[in-house]
Amino acid sequence: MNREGYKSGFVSIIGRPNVGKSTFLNRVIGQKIAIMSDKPQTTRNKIQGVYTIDDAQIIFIDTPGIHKPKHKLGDFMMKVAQNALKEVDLILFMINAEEGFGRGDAFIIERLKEIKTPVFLVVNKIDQVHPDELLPLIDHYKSLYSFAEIVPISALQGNNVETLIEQIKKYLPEGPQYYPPDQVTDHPERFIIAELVREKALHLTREEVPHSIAVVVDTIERREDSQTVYVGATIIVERDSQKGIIIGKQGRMLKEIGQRARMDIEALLGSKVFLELWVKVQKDWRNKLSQLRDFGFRE
Ligand code: GDP
Ligand code: MG
Ligand code: K
Repeated sequence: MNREGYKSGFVSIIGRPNVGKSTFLNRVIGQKIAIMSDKPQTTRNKIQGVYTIDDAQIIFIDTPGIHKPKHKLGDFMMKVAQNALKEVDLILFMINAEEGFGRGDAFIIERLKEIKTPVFLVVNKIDQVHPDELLPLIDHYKSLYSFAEIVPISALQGNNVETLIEQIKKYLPEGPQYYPPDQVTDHPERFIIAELVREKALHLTREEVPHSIAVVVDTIERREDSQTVYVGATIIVERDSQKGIIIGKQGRMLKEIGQRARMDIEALLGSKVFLELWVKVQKDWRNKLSQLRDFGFRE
């Protein structure tokens, strides 16, 4: 479909971990497709949320956090993020009004200076600060980079989110409706399911199993004789000790992870789900780039 005056384009959301990128995306798209977490770096792949209205279609990309790389996975994430920035029509650089300026932001601003894409400064979590604190903060960012627009919002409470959408529309080129209106994501269910399992495992094990887990969905199969979908997935950890934590005493932890993930997957697929989980140790997987691709990482 290609209507005259119709606007469409790609918008990348960047910012330090926990500034509220996923919360914003989930609010706009209205469905749980990007995973929210109080742990940094939950979002590691690009997730496209498609927002369609009468006169525009905005395709959001929830990029992995841009930050100083600490190991190979960091390098890889950086590359993914930087490529994403060059290809999009607009970048939303989200900051946390409550935390203020940080070194991570300085690093991101340096990257933004290397590309031509217009950038909005989105000041999130304004529900957490007094308006008097907002202006000096914004002035500081303005002194470092020439932002196309500056929009304060609360992604959590929804304040000013509609204004932001209106501003985004102004910066989109005329273009086709890339996706049908009822499609909110172009990622296969496989990836979303893997993220749901990973989210539960991270939440339930707290700090004991840091970011060193990956989830691979091996099977998604609708059983013809019933309304049930069979899902088989493997949780990959780096050390035997982590495997023990994930499985838990008499398998209790794994059971809990499975039960919680199953409920979300059922909501996602709209049918009953039989979820089977395995745990596998694969040492040092984060430093093996070739394997990253097997785990669903894309360049
Ligand atoms: P991301 O790492 O940038 O994707 O951040 P998340 O979307 O996962 O959010 C991190 C945390 O900040 C979560 O606990 C959110 O509930 C919280 N959060 C996000 N937006 C807001 C906001 O506008 N106000 C407040 N008070 N909290 C927020
Ligand atoms: Mg996120
Ligand atoms: K996060």
